Amino acid sequence: MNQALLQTDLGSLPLTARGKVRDIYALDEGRLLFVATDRISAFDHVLGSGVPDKGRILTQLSCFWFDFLADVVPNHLVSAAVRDFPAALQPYATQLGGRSMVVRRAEMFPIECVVRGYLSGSGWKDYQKTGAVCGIHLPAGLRESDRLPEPIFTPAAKNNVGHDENISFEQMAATIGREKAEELKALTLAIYEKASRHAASKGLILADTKFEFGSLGGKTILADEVLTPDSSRYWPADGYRPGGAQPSFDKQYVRDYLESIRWNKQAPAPSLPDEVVARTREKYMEAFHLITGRTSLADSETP
Ligand code: Q0N
Repeated sequence: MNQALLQTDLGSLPLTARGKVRDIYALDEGRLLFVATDRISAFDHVLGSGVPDKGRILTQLSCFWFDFLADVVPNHLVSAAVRDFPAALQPYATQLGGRSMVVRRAEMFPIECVVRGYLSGSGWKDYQKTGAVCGIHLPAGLRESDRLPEPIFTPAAKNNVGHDENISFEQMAATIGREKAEELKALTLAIYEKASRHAASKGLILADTKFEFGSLGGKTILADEVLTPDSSRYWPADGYRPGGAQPSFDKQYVRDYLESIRWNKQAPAPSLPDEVVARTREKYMEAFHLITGRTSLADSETP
């Protein structure tokens, strides 16, 4: 097995942002470089161990979905093949291969576009308190993880620190304008419709997911990563049991381990035993295989 890549180092290339998992570099006025590392987070902390190939798996899943959804919405991807990257990046081909995307720089909308087909996570919490999610009233008597009568659009405002905050559609419209809000909502629901149908045909429930959109030359494009296990809840359809939380497809071994050692969920986050890392890697590969039909990752230079 490869070693996990925890940190990127691209010499003097300016780092624009470092997320929990992805590092973003500025290439020029029009382009950014997204590099997905093998970092993994749980309970809101990046853990001490990485999962080898996780960054490659998530990048290649995003690329699969961008292509699958291209008839619904244009996207920010320029290329994920290192040989097409600018000459200044060629010395880093080994580090970047299979895990990187050059993307078009867009004006990002400050909204997480969340869609939920099932009642889980913060949606379930809101529903228990108020009977509604983001101001959308739902039938009484729903259980945790129940399928919703129809998918709902539940936007969140991006908070600089801490968590995104669920907002109403009216608040979103006040932030970016009603016309744009309507457009992002319709795109989000259309993408969910097509993607969840594909997932279902592979035995996976796409419980919920979130998208980020940007504006480029007056056109709306799908940005960020799409429909990865880091941005989505996937559940195996055969083990689906509403009435409680569903096990996480990808991170359950990690969560179980962290609970077993009774970590207090404060920094510093622990490292993971080799066996937990290996099993988790297999779950990411399994998700990749189910969704794309491919049994191995693309050649590391050319996803
Ligand atoms: C952009 N984010 C937040 C790392 C990624 N196409 C784009 N153009 C300009 N800016 C961005 C994009 C995109 N996508 C988006 N930062 C910059 C996404 N983060 C979340 C945390 O991980």
